[in-house]
Amino acid sequence: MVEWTDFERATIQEIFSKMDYDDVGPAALSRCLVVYPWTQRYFGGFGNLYNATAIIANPMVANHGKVVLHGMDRAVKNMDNIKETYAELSVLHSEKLHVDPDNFKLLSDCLTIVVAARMGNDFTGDVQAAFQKFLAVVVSSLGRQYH
Ligand code: ZNH
Repeated sequence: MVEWTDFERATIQEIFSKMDYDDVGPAALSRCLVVYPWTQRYFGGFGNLYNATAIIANPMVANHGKVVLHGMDRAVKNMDNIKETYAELSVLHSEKLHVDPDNFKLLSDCLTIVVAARMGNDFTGDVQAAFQKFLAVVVSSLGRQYH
């Protein structure tokens, strides 16, 4: 089981409570698709992903970015039980969507960069450490049901 300090708990709650999901979700997913173009293979049904401009303007990418970010709410609300919380979502990504679990880390890195840019000077080293610890637990939990 993961141990959280009071600072880590407060930081995660605060980041997500202040976050504009409609901005950050699309920005993180579109950045992932631009920086790591092989991640586009899972979104064949999303239409035009021809270049960065098209990816950023794509409404299906934007919508899915919000879905993924809202998926993280479950971990924020269940910080002591993230593994169990994501059991079903892990099975979905493994058995149905066949998403390579390495991609979870790539998306989480893009999310870190977007949140850092939005928070500016408030994104101190301590805040980054707490945020990346949280994302590492999310990533490992989503990868848990892969065989
Ligand atoms: Zn994922 C889906 C979450 C990552 C791909 N996702 C999904 C959903 C959710 C999620 C919630 C919905 C489900 C239902 O419907 O039931 N993801 C998530 C999270 C994360 C993720 C939290 C973190 C990290 N994903 C991811 C990645 C990828 C993906 C990285 C790739 C690359 N997903 C996906 C897909 C899908 C999903 C493909 C399906 C879509 C549609 O719509 O179809």
